[in-house]
Amino acid sequence: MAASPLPRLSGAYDGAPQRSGLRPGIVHLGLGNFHRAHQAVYTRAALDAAGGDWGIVGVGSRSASVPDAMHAQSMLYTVVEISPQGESFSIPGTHTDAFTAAAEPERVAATIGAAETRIVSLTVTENGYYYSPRTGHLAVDDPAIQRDLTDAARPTTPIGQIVRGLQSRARAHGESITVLSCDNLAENGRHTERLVKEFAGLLPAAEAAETLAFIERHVTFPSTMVDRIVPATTEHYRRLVAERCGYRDEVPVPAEPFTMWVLEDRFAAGRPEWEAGGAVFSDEVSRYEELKVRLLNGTHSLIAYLGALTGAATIPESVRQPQVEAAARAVLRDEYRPSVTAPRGVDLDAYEEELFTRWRNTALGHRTSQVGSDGSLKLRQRIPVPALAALDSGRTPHFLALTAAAYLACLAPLPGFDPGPHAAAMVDPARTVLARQAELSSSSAELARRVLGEQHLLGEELAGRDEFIARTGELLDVIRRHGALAAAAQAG
Ligand code: CS2
Repeated sequence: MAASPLPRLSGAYDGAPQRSGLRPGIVHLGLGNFHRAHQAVYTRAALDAAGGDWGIVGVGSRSASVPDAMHAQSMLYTVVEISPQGESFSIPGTHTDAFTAAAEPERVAATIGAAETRIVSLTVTENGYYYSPRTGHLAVDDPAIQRDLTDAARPTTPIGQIVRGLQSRARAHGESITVLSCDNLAENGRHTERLVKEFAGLLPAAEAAETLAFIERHVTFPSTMVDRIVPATTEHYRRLVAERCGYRDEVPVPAEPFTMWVLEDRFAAGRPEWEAGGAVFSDEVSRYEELKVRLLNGTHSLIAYLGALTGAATIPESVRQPQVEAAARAVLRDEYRPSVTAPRGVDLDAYEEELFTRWRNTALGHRTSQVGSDGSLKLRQRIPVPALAALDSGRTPHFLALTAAAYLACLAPLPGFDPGPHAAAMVDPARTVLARQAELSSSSAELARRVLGEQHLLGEELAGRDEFIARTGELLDVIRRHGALAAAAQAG
């Protein structure tokens, strides 16, 4: 931002919350926008409503921009709630410290190991768990995991950092702790527990035994369902904050008004009264997660890929195209919905309508390239279970196949097909492998066979379902020849 006469956001600002009594009870891995507009906001609401001294130490992975800016702003930043009716601004002010793992690798495990830390939470995206989407197990051959297994002092993967932190607790004081995954993964608590234990089990025998015994006795891994659409920060939001709040904030976070957090109440060493801040503690978290990961995230993926292929930069631009909305409704209602059981008190028709209202929030500017990124990991969470359920009951899930086809059109374009700039902007760890498969394929059918059948992009079970693979290939061919809107119209 150009030099501005405005003062920088600081604790002296009138609207800044009181932070002096906070203690660092939570260490959070993944200091991205989502955490800062979700858990941090719930924590502030809980502190305001019910008191307590829970503060958060935010750990970024590589980039120092957010921690540095927070330090320059008394650890504060602004959440900008964006709706078509206007904006509102708030300052959660729940962080007591922030740093970057890449710059201070030894500090991560030490902070998790500190006796006053009672929760280590994570929003590291699907990609941050270092697991094989094929098997669901730890990616033991990944060089980063191998390095973390040998270099105890400077772990770089979140799972390595957590295990090293737990080891330090076991040795130094033996205090219990909760590991809280807040990522969009089915059964995220169970998933994290499995990976943590697998990593611990690969340590030298005596260390492994000691660590696993500590985990059994002193660590819990509740599952959670998190929900709030949080786009990337742009210059627009910095300017808006400057104009409306009268201070400079380098790292404001835009977010939609809707927010939801459902958690299992299995905390080994206490927790903030998040329910007083609007969170829901429930014994039906896995139902909420399935609902969210399929109806919201799964449909979101289809809207993102069809949107990118039709030149739509944002989700609202995409979903306002009638063929895209019709395809989104079809996949949600006919293919995702039969695979979920509504949690008590949730009305699925109302849930669906609310999703479309949220996706139409034009003011938010949520980009198709952001939702379309990391599809090789995200789609594995979203498509296989409902697709297999449909196939097993004799139905072809045409719109799930369309989701896979639109993804391939974006990430593995066959020679002569240009998916456009929004697809090119999608980041995906499988991009190189997919590009290679596209080079080797002489038809859409062959590409679908290679990626889904041989590479198991959507898991082993779907890899054996020829009907699904053939339908994906057909729809990919329609996209290539007649465009994404034609494929959306013809899919059903
Ligand atoms: C989106 C999610 O990027 C994606 O895949 O579907 O980030 C979505 O916006 C959030 O999960 C909403 O809670």
